[in-house]
Amino acid sequence: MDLDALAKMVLHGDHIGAEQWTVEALAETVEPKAIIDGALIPGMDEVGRRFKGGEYHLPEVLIAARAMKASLKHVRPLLSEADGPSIGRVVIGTVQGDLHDIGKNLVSMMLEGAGFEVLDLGVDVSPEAFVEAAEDEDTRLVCLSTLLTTTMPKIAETVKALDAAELRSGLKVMVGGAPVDQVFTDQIKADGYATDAPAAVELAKSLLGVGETS
Ligand code: B1M
Repeated sequence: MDLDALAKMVLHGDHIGAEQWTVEALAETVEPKAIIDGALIPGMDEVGRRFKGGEYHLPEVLIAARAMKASLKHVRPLLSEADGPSIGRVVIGTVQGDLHDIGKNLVSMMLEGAGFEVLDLGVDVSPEAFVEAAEDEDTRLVCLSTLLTTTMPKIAETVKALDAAELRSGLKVMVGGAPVDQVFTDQIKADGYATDAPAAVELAKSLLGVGETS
C-alpha cells in the first residue's frame, strides 16, 4: 500500500481515511513501523514545516494531529521490541492546580507522531507525580505545561523536585504554555522552552540530540 497516501491524509486532516487506510494496511501485513516511519512522521513533519512557514494555523495542526492519532491507535499496540526502541521516552503533564489540557494534548500528540514514546500524566499533576514518572530510567525528557500565571510557580517547584531527586543529569526538562517565556525558563533553570507544538517537537529532538528537522 502507498504510504504516501497516508502521509497526505494526515497532512490534510482526513482522520476517517487515515484510520481506514491503517486498518486495511495492517490486514495486508504492512509493518507497523513502516506506517510510522514512512507516513505518520513525514506527514506530521510536513505539518510542522507548513505551520512554521505560516501556511498552516492551529486548526489545521489540530485536525492533522487527530488524523495521525486515528492511525497511531491501531499501530501502537502492534509495535514490538523487534521494532527497536522509540527515539526517547517523554513524560508530559499540566502542572498542579491547572486543568487546561488542549495545548498540552497537542504537544503530546505531535511528540508521538514524531516517534517519541509519550507518557501523558494528564492535568493537575503534582511535582511528586512528575518525579515518580521521571524515575523510570528510560525517561529522557520531562515536559511541563501551564496556561495560568498562578501555576507558573508549580513549574519551578517541579524542576526543583527533579533536582532534589537528582534526576536532572539523566534527563532534560522542557516547559511551555502561554504565560511561559525564555526569561522564566532561564530563571528556573529548565533546559528549554517552546512556544507551540511543532516547536516543542523540534526542541525535544534537539535537546535529546536525535536529529534536526529542516
Ligand atoms: Co482558561 N484561562 N481558565 N479555561 N482558558 C485562559 C488560559 C485565560 C488566558 C483566559 C483569559 O482570562 N483571557 C486565563 C488565564 C489568565 C492567566 O493566568 N494569565 C484562564 C483562566 C483564568 C481560567 C480559570 C481560572 C477561569 C475561572 O475558573 N475563573 C479556569 C482555571 C481552571 C484551572 O485550570 N484550575 C479556567 C478554565 C478553563 C476551561 C476549563 C473552561 C477551558 C480549558 C479546557 C481544557 O483545556 N480542557 C479554558 C480555556 C479553553 C481557556 C482558553 C480560552 C483557551 C486555552 C486553549 O486551549 N488554547 C484560554 C484563553 C486563550 O488562550 N485565548 C484560557 C488553545 C491551545 C492549543 O493553546 O494551550 O496555549 P495553548 O497551547 C499551545 C502553546 O501554549 C504551547 O503549544 C500549544 C499548542 O501550540 N504549549 C506548549 C502548551 N503547553 C506546552 C508545553 C510545552 C511546549 C509548548 O512543552 C512542555
